[in-house]
Amino acid sequence: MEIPEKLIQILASAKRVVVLTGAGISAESGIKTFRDPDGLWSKFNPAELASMDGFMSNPELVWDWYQHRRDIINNSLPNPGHYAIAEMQDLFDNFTLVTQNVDRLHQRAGSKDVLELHGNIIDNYCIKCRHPYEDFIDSNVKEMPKCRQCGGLIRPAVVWFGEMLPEEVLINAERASKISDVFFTIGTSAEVYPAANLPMIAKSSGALVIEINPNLTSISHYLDYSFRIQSGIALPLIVEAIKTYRNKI
Ligand code: BV8
Ligand code: ZN
Repeated sequence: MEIPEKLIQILASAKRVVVLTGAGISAESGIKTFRDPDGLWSKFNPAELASMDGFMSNPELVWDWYQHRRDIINNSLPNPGHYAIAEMQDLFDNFTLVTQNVDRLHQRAGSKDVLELHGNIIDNYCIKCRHPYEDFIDSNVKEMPKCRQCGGLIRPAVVWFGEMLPEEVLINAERASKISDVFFTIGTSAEVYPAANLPMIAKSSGALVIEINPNLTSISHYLDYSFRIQSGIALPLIVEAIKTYRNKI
């Protein structure tokens, strides 16, 4: 991967950096994305499985689907892309990691203070009294777990379609995007809102926006750089190039 010298210079002196990730960063960890040809949405209907209506009309089906995804995630490991992003938090004075992913692989790679726009698949809570269930719920237990407090149904702590994002998290993500010098959009098709607004908020606030995605996206032509490459290959090279450049000067 050829990284333009000019870009390395800019990255080496950048102070405020934001990284936005999507399902593509976890693809090399063996976790399917949503929209790729063999992605989750090619087999499952998001409205049926990732919405409150879908859950209320068939809680067992939705619960099983999330248990199935949890099993895959629990048997997956972060990849070099996740580790490179974890390194970036020590490379820049002001670094913010925003993710649409619910798999917590960033945290397992060492990233701190991750802004999880769409919640996480590890935790659960009661839909009636919102009692949190952070303890592991055995995926082999077939019947739906019920709330010990009120008997209500328990659901995964993800944000479903039609549901508001955690306000504090979204406000912090938008604020960081507005003041960023450099904004990376990595492994996301930028089709789901309001997450997909963030690269454009950064661009219109004067940031240099860099996309890393083996496929073109709906925002590629708006951006300053768009590299057609896998994040697990590109990110370690970018981190190395910044460190080498800084050691040279
Ligand atoms: C809401 C958690 C307010 C659950 C998820 C404005 C316009 C149009 C529609 C809307 C709008 N505003 C709101 C909407 C509705 C909706 C929406 O955006 N719909 C879309 C489909 C049009 N948004 C919402 O409902 C949001 N809530 O707006 O609330 C509200 C409330 C009430 C009434 C009105 C408004 C909530 C959205 C969150 C839904 N939850 N996840 C779960 O995971 O089960 S979204 C889920 O899908 C993911 O979290 C992620 O966000 C999204 C998938 O996108 P990506 O991560 O980008 O993945 P994708 O597969 O699409 O792309 C992967 C990319 O990686 C590809 O480009 C591929 O090329 C690339 N890639 C592949 N391999 C690699 C790679 N890249 C790098 N390296 C590789 N190796
Ligand atoms: Zn309850």
